[in-house]
Amino acid sequence: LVLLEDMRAGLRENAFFLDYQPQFDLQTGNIFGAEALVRWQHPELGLLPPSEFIPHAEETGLVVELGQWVLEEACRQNKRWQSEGLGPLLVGVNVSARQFWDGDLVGQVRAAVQAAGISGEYLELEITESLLIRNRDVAIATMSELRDFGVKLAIDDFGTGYSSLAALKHLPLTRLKIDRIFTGDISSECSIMQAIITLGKELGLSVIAEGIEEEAQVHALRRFGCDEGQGFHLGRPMRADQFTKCLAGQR
Ligand code: G
Ligand code: G
Ligand code: MN
Ligand code: NA
Repeated sequence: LVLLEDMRAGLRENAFFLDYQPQFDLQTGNIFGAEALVRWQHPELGLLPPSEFIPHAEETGLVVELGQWVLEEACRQNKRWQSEGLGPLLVGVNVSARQFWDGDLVGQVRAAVQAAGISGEYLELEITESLLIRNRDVAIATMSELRDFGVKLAIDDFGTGYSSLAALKHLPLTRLKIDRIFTGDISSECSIMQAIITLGKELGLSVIAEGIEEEAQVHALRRFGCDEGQGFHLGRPMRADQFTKCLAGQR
């Protein structure tokens, strides 16, 4: 059981850190981006994945503060990579509902980007469809403000939510991240994957397939015109210093 007090202490004592999962251009095989994934080195419980503390952070509201730290650290790390000549890289950060609705997300993003000294265009926020339904007009206004700042906006786990496809075109998005269930089913159920890729392109969005676990999926995705991919087969989430080595290796 993870307690709120523990999480507060963790934030104070720098016990959270970020892993980065590479995102690949499926044509060239190059890494162009990274998704930041938070972890917690708990003093007694050991290394905790987000599934063990994000829900509680969300319930208690601490996710707003944690989310601020994640944004700051992801931007700082991105700046480090740029300074080492390993960029420019697009770093994606997951945004929770509470962080979007109860915090000052625009202010958080502006502060993180400015403190790190990077341009907003190198930060991507991943939001889910379910987060948006609470108040679509207000959500669009917030997203537009973020876009004005140059920040990129992706729909995470795309295809699993409830928003209508027609409503998508009114959102100021830059990318769709296709949920890994569709990647997993690609050999048997390729029509949904093809439809999403086509839709994304029609809307002028980048499209990335998540959860690539086999080479055959890469081939199918290329055939369907999907240009970007992420998944265990291509690269697992890893520490920043290991990611640095991958970037240096492809230079
Ligand atoms: O790494 P893992 O598979 O355990 O991640 C599980 C979930 O945790 C994913 O849905 C992911 O989006 C979420 N997650 C990872 N890092 C963060 C973060 O920094 N903030 C939020 N809100 N969610 C995150
Ligand atoms: O919900 P979100 O897309 O943010 O979830 C990201 C999580 O998905 C990460 O925690 C990451 O560990 C996990 N993940 C990334 N690639 C794969 C994959 O190829 N297969 C599976 N099962 N999970 C993956
Ligand atoms: Mn994600
Ligand atoms: Na996802």
